[in-house]
Order: sequence, then C-alpha cells, then structure tokens
Amino acid sequence: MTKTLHHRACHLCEAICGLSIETTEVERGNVQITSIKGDPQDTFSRGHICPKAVALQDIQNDPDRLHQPMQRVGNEWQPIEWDAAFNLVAERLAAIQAHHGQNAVAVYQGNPSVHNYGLMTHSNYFLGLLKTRNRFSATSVDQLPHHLTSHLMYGHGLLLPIPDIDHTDFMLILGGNPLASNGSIMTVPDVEKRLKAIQARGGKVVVVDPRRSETAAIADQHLFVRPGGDAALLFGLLNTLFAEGLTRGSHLPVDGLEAVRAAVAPFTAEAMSPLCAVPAEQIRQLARDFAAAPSAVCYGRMGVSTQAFGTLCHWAVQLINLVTGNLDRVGGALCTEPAVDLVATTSGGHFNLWQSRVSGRPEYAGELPVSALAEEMLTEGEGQVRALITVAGNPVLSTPNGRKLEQALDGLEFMVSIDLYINETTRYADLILPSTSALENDHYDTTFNLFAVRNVSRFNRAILAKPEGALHDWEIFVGLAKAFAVRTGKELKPTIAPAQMIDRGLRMGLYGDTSEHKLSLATLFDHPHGVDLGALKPNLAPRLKTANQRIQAAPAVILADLARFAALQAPAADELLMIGRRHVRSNNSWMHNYHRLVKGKPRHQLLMHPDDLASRGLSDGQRVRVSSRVGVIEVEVLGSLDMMKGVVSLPHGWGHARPGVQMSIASSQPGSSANDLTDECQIDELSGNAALNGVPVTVAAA
Ligand SMILES: Nc1nc2c(c(=O)[nH]1)N[C@H]1C(S)=C(S)[C@@H](COP(=O)(O)OP(=O)(O)OC[C@H]3O[C@@H](n4cnc5c(=O)[nH]c(N)nc54)[C@H](O)[C@@H]3O)O[C@H]1N2
Ligand SMILES: Nc1nc2c(c(=O)[nH]1)N[C@H]1C(S)=C(S)[C@@H](COP(=O)(O)OP(=O)(O)OC[C@H]3O[C@@H](n4cnc5c(=O)[nH]c(N)nc54)[C@H](O)[C@@H]3O)O[C@H]1N2
Ligand code: SF4
Ligand SMILES: [Mo]
Repeated sequence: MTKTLHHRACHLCEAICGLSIETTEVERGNVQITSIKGDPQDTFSRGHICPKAVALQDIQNDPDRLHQPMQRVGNEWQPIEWDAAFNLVAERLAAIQAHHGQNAVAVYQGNPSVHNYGLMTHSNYFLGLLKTRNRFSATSVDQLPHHLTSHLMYGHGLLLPIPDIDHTDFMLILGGNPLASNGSIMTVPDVEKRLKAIQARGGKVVVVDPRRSETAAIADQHLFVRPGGDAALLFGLLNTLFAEGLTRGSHLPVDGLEAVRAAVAPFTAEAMSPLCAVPAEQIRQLARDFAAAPSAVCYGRMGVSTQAFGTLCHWAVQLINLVTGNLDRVGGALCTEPAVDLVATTSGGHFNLWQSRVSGRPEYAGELPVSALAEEMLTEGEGQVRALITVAGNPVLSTPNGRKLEQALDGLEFMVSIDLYINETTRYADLILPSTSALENDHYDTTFNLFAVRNVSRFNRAILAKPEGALHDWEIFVGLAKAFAVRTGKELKPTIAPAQMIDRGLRMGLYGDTSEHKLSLATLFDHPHGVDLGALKPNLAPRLKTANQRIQAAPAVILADLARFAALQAPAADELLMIGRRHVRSNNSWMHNYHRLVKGKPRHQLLMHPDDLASRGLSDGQRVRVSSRVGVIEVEVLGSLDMMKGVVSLPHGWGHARPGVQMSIASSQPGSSANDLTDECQIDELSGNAALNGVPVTVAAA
C-alpha cells in the first residue's frame, strides 16, 4: 500500500482553500483517497477547511456520476461513443442553425464553469463557432450588477474593488453571509478568523440583512432591512455623508461627483427610512461611524445583487467607499494584481449592444439575462430558440420560474448537456457528455485569484489518473469544435492545452519573466502550497479602462434608473417577502447527493418569524403551502426569531424529487425548489439580473 500526500486548492467555492489530500494505492492501479485535510502550509488559507472539501472523495466515488457519454432513447439512457456523440451534436446543431438561423441555438453556462480552468479556456473554442446571440449563464442570477457597475464606472467589468479585510477598521456587509458562503467576490479563506481579527484590533463589523445570519450573529451590529430596500438605505447613507460634511477627498481622478451629490440630495435618511425599514437615526449614525473609522469598507453581495435595484445598490456601495476616501486605499476597497490578469489582457466589454428578442432585455458582455431564456424557447416566431447546450449548470433549480423552464426544455428539438449527472435539468437532454472529475484534472484559479484579498497564485496537478476513455471538459469542447467545424466547413484555429495557456499568461504577467518572481508553470510546480505575492495595494488609477482614464461616478444609465427607484413604495401591512439562504454543508443545487453533507438536521425549511406564524394560525414544524405569482410549493416551516417580521427565508437548490433524476441520495431528500416561486418577470431592469430576493409570497397551511 503506497501512500502519497498531495497539495491542492479546493475548487468547490470561492475561498480556494489549500488541501492536503492523501491517496493510497490499495492494489496495483487502484488508488483511493484516504484523507482530506486543510493544508497548514498554505500561506493564504492557513489550514482552513470546511465540510464540503471532505466530500471531494464522495464526488469522486459517487456511483451516480456519469463516466461516459449517454444518449436518451425514448425514456432510456444508453451509452454512446465519444466520436458518435460529437458527430451527433454537430449534425443536429448545424441542421437547426441552417434551418432557423444561428440564434436558434442557445447556451447556458453554470457556476462550476468559473471553478474549472479548462472550461474557462476552452468553452468558447466550440461555443464561439455557433455565433449565437442567445448566450446565457449563471451570472445573471448572481453578480451581473457588480460587473455592470465596474464596467460603467471603471471601464472594465472585472475591475472589482475587493474589501481589504485584513487591514480595515470597519466593515459594513450588506447581503452577504460569508460564514455560510465562505465569501464571494471576496476570496477569503478562513473568513470568520479574519472578521474576528477586525474586532480584535478594535474595529467593527456591521451586517445589514433581513435575517440575523451566521455572520450577523458575530457582528458588532446587525440591522434588519426590508428585502429589496437596500438601495434606499445606501442612498440614505450617501446623502448623510454629503449633508453632514463627512466626505473625504480622494487621490483618484473622478468625473461626475457633483451630479451624484445632486441626485441623492432628495434621499435623506428620513425619506429613505420607510422604504428600507431602518430607523432614520440608525442610518445617520451608521454613516457617521463609517466616516469616523480610520479605514472602512462597504461590501455588498448576493442579497443586494439579486434584487430589483441590484445595480443601484452596487453603484451606491462604490460611491460610499469613494466619497469617504476608502476606495483604492489600504483598509478600504482595493483591486487585485493577479498573476494571470484578465483585466490587463481583455477589453472592458460592452452593454446593451443588442437585446433579447421577446422582452428586449440588454446583453452584457455578449450574454442575455437568463430570466429571458424560457420565453425565448416558448415564444414562436423568427429567432425562436430550438436547441440548448448547458455546460455545468442546473437552471431548472437555479433560475427563476424553474417550472416554466422545464416546460420550455420539454419542447426543444435538441439539447446537449456537458455535466456529471442526470439531474433536474440534464434529464431533458438528448445527450449528456460527462467530463473527468476535478481531482483527475489540473487546477489553476483563473477567476478567484482575481477577487482574492491577497495576491496569490498556485497551480496543482491532477491527483488521480485520468480513467481510460475519459475526457476533460476542455477536451470535450475541442472534440465538439472539430466535429462542428467539419460539418459546417468553418475554419478552426489550432489550440493548446489549458496548462500551456496558463504558462503563457504567467510568464507575460506582472510576476513573469521580466520580474523578480519569474512565475511560470515550472515555478508554481515547485510551490505546491501556493505563492504569496503580497497584500493588495492602491493601483486603481493606472488600471482604469474608461475612455478618459477617469472614474465615472455618475454614469447616465444609472442616473436614469433612479426614476424607477423613485416609484418604490413603503411596505403594505400584510407584505410577506421571500429571501434565500445558504448553508456551509451545501453548494447551490448539486451537492445533495453526498451522504456526508446531507446527513444530520434538515436544512431545507422555510424560516418565518413566530409572530408571522401566529397571525396565520400556523405552528412550528408544520407543512405549509407557499405561493407566488408563478407557482406553489409545499415545505416545512420553522419559527425563527432570527427572521425579520414580514420576511421568510428559503434556501435554493432543493426540489430534487422530480421524475427521471438519477441522483439517488439527492432525489430522496425532502425540500422544494425556491425557484419554483421566484418570478422571471421580477428583475433589476437596468442589468436584467434576476431579483431572487424580495419575492412576494403568501403562506398558508398545506
Ligand atoms: N433562489 C435562488 N436562486 C439562486 C441563487 C440564490 O441565492 N437563490 N443563487 C444563484 C447563484 S449565486 C448561482 S451561481 C446559481 C448557480 O446555478 P447553476 O450554475 O445553474 O447551478 P449549480 O447548482 O451550480 O449546478 C452546477 C452543475 O454543474 C455540474 N458540475 C459540477 N462540476 C462540474 C464540472 O467540473 N464539469 C461539468 N461539466 N459539470 C459540473 C453539476 O452536476 C450541476 O449540474 O444559482 C443561482 N440561483
Ligand atoms: N456553503 C455554500 N457556499 C457557497 C455557495 C453555496 O451554495 N453554499 N454558493 C456560492 C455562490 S455561487 C455564491 S454566488 C456565493 C454567495 O455568497 P453570499 O453573497 O455570501 O451569499 P449568501 O450566503 O446567500 O448570503 C446572502 C445574504 O443576503 C441576505 N439577503 C437576502 N435578501 C436580502 C436583501 O434584500 N438585502 C440584504 N441586505 N440582504 C439580503 C440573506 O439573508 C443572506 O444572509 O456563495 C458561494 N459559496
Ligand atoms: S471553504 Fe470549503 S468548499 Fe470552499 S474552498 Fe474552502 S474547503 Fe473548499
Ligand atoms: Mo453564484
């Protein structure tokens, strides 16, 4: 029995923790994972680990995971050879495009795409050949408002200022629960320790959330906010900063600050208070505390991104940091300088160059909002979507009005999914193409090094051998591209493996051949625990990609959106709004098939304040019927004093008990899909991002 110790970054969430994984060759050619622990030598994560990482072995060994391409024949799934599968995809897509136009084929790319570097480097090798405008992804049920705000203000959608959590004296968190999510658009392994360190050095953590979340529970102050009311709260803060003379000059070149001051002049704390349900005096005091701190950072995430005023929220977050002098400042919000820098090497992107066919939703960086996907399939006429490619995504459970999407998928002429499982979405596919598992693949974080609270870099080789006949995701895309190019006569440029691309990116980058670090694949091989490239530092001015190299504080499209905000009403007496929730033992929709993670107390229930239960004659633990404009679900309700009155919380990613799902543990789980209730018509109109939070619902006994 030969034991080997490997070091590798966990790819499951944004925290990119370093792991020490022990494998044992139990017999010749049979290598098993025998232990997964946090890697104390990882300078960034310092040994931190969460329960999901230990489940990496369960993903590896899951009997439900697919190992070869599968074709649906009637209600049966049958194995098919790779070449036959590639040719079938090419033939069907080429025929549909020849008949109905390029846009008749749609694409949806899910979240693991950004955690898998081969998908980052090679999806477009094939998908780009399709030249369809019907590109969708999980971005528009998530962080699109962040990108749009950075695109408009800083000239590049990936130039995202990150909280300098290790040096700040005051951290204001809205709509993020890093104790459950392990941080997002803030790659921050071991976040609890880092938040507590703020407090230990005399600083303060304030959380704004309609639920007293796990993060709120360790904060110095927690403010309940009405779901979707954050823009009002943030404008009230901004107004107070201006009105009470609490602003500080900035070294940054900025245009439009006077326009901002004028725009928020009517938004006094007193005027905003009824809209967000935070007392005016608390809004004013929060602005004073923020401005008085030696350094401070305002950070907004999912909860304020996936709501009706998502872009206005992120704009206000940037402005609060800017006008208090905390943008591009140690202890404030800073941009990274990653080893492979997508900001330096790509253009800033584009917005609203075209719109979706049915509802006229804007594109951003070539993608349309996924809330529009089902209607593009269901609405007849020229340009109707008739075929779909899903890549590492489960939109039936993760995008609004999943039931309508299911109806649309059922009517497609052809669907192919690049995925590991037959799940709620892929069960509609004609073909499923499964890749190798993560541990059979090399790993470089092209995305999360860009959002990390320190500049770090690491490359890890595969831990387990690639099984015979298996293909990596990137190789699947190369296979599809070749077959499609042959079928359509399109020209296909040669490509290189992802690792070679990373090597080039590293060597041409800031820490590459011309620097003292001399980073390359070879140097990273010598540093399996990762390389620390130092703390974040001010760098925004030279990195700005706006036309005049100045920050645009008052982009016209954002100011125009204030008219929509002006229509926001104070809540009606019987308002009941649904929000989401994450748990550290779960990951979006796809990690409920591992006993190690789903065992123990159930975590899928609807949380509701005891007074809201009582006023409806409901009792704790009872099964209830939750209804929204688009659907009805049944679920158990749990009374919780952590909930704001008038708000209920339901985690997304459940609802696996659907016919045909072949995930034995997941499909035996109770729980319903929050996205059978979320509404595809409820969106942030400016960006098109789904408003998954703040969904009006009614709750009654089942
Ligand atoms: N109501 C509500 N809805 C939400 C959210 C919410 O907070 N509330 N959150 C939203 C957010 S932030 C996100 S990011 C989305 C996520 O939405 P999606 O990305 O659509 O869904 P996931 O659950 O991440 O599904 C991942 C899929 O990828 C497959 N997979 C995993 N690893 C790999 C791999 O290496 N290769 C391949 N080819 N496939 C792989 C899995 O089997 C699974 O089918 O959900 C969104 N939906
Ligand atoms: N364990 C685990 N980790 C994950 C994931 C997971 O599913 N499980 N998913 C990963 C992904 S894809 C992402 S994008 C990140 C997301 O990471 P986070 O942004 O930290 O997301 P959540 O944990 O959903 O926290 C959102 C918080 O917003 C609150 N909220 C809801 N509505 C509102 C509102 O209107 N206003 C305010 N102020 N707050 C509101 C919710 O109560 C919740 O506490 O997590 C990643 N990490
Ligand atoms: S927090 Fe957990 S899932 Fe996220 S990277 Fe670290 S170990 Fe992996
Ligand atoms: Mo996400």
